[in-house]
Amino acid sequence: MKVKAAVAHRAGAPLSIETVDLEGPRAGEVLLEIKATGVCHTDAFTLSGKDPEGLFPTILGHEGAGVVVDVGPGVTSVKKGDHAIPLYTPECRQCKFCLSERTNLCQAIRSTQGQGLMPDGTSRFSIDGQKLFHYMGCSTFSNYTVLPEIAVAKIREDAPFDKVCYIGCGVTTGVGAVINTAKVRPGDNVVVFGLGGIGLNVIQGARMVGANMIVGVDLNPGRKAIAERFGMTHFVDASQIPSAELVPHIVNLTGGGADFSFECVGNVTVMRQALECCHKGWGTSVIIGVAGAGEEISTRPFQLVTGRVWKGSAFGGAKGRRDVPKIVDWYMDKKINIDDLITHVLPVEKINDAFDLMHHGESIRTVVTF
Ligand code: NAD
Ligand code: AHE
Ligand code: ZN
Repeated sequence: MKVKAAVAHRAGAPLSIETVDLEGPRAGEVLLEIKATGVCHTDAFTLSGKDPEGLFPTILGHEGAGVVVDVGPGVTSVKKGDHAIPLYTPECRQCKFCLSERTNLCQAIRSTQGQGLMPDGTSRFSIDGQKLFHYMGCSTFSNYTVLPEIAVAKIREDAPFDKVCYIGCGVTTGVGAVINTAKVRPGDNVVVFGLGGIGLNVIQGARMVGANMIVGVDLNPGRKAIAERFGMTHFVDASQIPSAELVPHIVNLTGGGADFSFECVGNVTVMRQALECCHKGWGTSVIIGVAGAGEEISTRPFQLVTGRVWKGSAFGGAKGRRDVPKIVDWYMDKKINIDDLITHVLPVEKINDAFDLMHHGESIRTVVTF
């Protein structure tokens, strides 16, 4: 079938809206009509050329929601007409990772997904016979996409696509990192570096679980007001503090350091600050931000010897088919706020504006509709 997609032909180039050929679903696959998709910083990261797994030409996008329009042979968990969210972290429920409660990192299709291909090693997208790569197993910057069944979370039908698409990455990543990865407890002091589409969801997750201090750190003072609305209790304007003084400032502010810190920027210097502002003896820092090819983190081992813990979180530690429908319920029950984080809604024809808004710090999340 012919579909409308924003194609990334090469790193650094603007996306171009084109008519693309999409093959129907094969065995174990689902054809989803994408109604809305968020634009995450990870899409910009891959488009920039810094992603070691970035492949071009491709159709980016991994934060979508839509309707099942067809299923391939053997698909049993969703049917035509179901509403669904694509999962870049699938849930096969059979691999060693899925069978462990310690991780959400299903490995059933990870290698082909990282090669921009469906599990059978081929692509469903092409233009004039030239193959396009899939992206993060989702490619939601297309009005139709094909997904493996294990990468489809069925959701309730009364949930608005242009809001719950954000649960496909940002909301689940931020709230899940607090609940599933860090397991923040009531009364804990939390420090969040980067108050964008992910960090603000960490803040609302920390408020949900009853954290005490919720300190937000950003270079953009324009983030203070919205972060306060989501639960931030103290703001640190990193643009006004010399880099070497930032960690002592936060340790002092929190009375000894954070019980939990979260890096939601993707900057290895910030990752070090986030670790070193943790409380001696027990403070845990969670890396959420994605850093470019060749970048490495460092700290003095003494930081870990003296009890700080460094860990990371992908998709908020959520097992997608199990947890995404629950997070949709939280939104519908008004336990979490998504609406106020979606600052811009654009038709797909203007998708490049979504990247500009992000780079200029003007948006929290832009949702693109088809
Ligand atoms: P964003 O652009 O919306 O927000 C980034 C924020 O960081 C902005 O507010 C910006 O002003 C702030 N910032 C930049 N430099 C800073 C610095 N030196 N100190 C403090 N703040 C700084 O991006 P986002 O969509 O929230 O994504 C954040 C990061 O999380 C990206 O690296 C993205 O790739 C990653 N991410 C990871 C996962 C995961 O599963 N691990 C999921 C989604 C996104
Ligand atoms: N491809 C990159 C890594 C990118 C990355 O870390 N992706 C996160 C999700 S970001 C969503 O916005 C993730 O889930 N990682 C786990 C995984 O298996 O990809 C690289 O460095 O190669
Ligand atoms: Zn994302």
